[in-house]
Amino acid sequence: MAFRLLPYIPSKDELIRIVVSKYKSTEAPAPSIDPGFIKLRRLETRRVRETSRYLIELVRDIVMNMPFVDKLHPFYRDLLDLLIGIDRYRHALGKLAHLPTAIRAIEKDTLFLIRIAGSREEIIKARRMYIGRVIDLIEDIAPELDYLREAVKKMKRLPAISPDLYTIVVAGMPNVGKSSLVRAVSSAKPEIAEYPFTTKEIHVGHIRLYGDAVVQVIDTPGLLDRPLSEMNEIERQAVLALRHLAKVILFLIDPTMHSGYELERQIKLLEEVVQNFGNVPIVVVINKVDIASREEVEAAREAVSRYVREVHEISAIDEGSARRMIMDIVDRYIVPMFIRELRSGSR
Ligand SMILES: Nc1nc2c(ncn2[C@@H]2O[C@H](COP(=O)(O)OP(=O)(O)O)[C@@H](O)[C@H]2O)c(=O)[nH]1
Ligand SMILES: [Mg+2]
Repeated sequence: MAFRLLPYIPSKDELIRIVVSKYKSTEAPAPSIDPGFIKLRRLETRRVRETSRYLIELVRDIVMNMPFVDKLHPFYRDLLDLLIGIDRYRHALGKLAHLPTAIRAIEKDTLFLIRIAGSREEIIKARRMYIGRVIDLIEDIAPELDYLREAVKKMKRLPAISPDLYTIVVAGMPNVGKSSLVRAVSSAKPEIAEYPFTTKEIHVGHIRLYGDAVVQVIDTPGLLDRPLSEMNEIERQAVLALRHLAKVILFLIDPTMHSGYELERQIKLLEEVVQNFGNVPIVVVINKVDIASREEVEAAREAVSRYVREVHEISAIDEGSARRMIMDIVDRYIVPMFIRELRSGSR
C-alpha cells in the first residue's frame, strides 16, 4: 500500500537544527596554505553551497514522495479529503515546492556578499545573514510542516484495502452474521484494518479464484451496521467512500430475533443503504436459516421485496451454503466485469 512508505517530515525546530549542524560540520575543501582570510572565504562559500544543496534535496524528497492526489484511487481520495482536506494538502505541498527557489536566491545573494567581502567581519556578516534568512524561511513554513506531519500520521492509518481488487462489501445490523460470513468464505484468516471515523476495525477477507484472481470481502462493523441518518456528516461521507470500492453489497438480514434487532429496524437500514448506494448492486442475504422458522424467512422475503430483486438464504455457520452463495455472486456479478475489462484491455 502506497501509504506505508511516506517520507519523514521534520518539525521546524528539527529542520533548523539540521541546517545549522550541516553548516557547521561542512569543512574546508582541502588543506591549504592560503592566508586566513582567503581560507575563510573558501570555507564559507563551500558551507553555503553545501547547506543549500542539502536543504533543497531534503525538501524535494518530501515533496516528491508525498502521495500525488490526482493519482489516488477515488476511495482513498475521498477518505483523505475528509481526514486532512485535499485543498489544504495541495497548498502545503505547493508552498514546500517553492522553497528551493527561495533557497537558491538566498544562496546567490550570500555568495555575492562573500565574494566582494573585504574583511573577515564582512564574511561573518554574510554568513549570519545566510543563516538568518534560511531560518526565517523555515519559520515561515512551520505551519505547513506541522500540518504535513499530522497528515502523514493519518495516512499511515488508512485501511490497507486494495482498491483495484473486486470488492464485495457486507452490510447489515450488528450480530446478523457479517463476520461469520466473511470468515466462512475467505481463503485465509481475514485481515484487520483500521477505518477512519469508526472505533471498530473492519475485516478484509480474500477469496482466491482460478489463477491469480482475488476477490475481496469487507465486513464493516461501525460503518454499514447502523442508519446513515444517525451519523454526522463526516462519518456519513466516510461510509460513502465505500461506494468507490464496492462492486456488490451483500445486505445480511437475521430473520430471527437472535441479533436483537427487529426486522423493521433491519429493513430501515436496508432502505438507507439502497438510497445511498443506488449505483451499486445490492443483494439481500437472509442468514441463520438453520434456526429461523419458515414464517420468519417468508416475512423477511416479503419485507425486502420492495427494495431488492435478489434474495439468498444461507446459514453463515454452514460454510457450504455461504460458499455456494458467494460463488454465485462472483459468477454473476464479478466474472462478467472481469471479462468486460479483459476485453476492453483495461486489465
Ligand atoms: N445459528 C446461527 N448462528 C449464526 C449464524 N451466523 C452467525 N451466527 C451467530 O450470530 C452471532 C453474531 O454473528 P457475527 O458474525 O458476529 O455477526 P456480526 O455482528 O454481523 O458480525 C454469533 O454468535 C454467530 O455465531 C447462522 O447462520 N446460524
Ligand atoms: Mg462482526
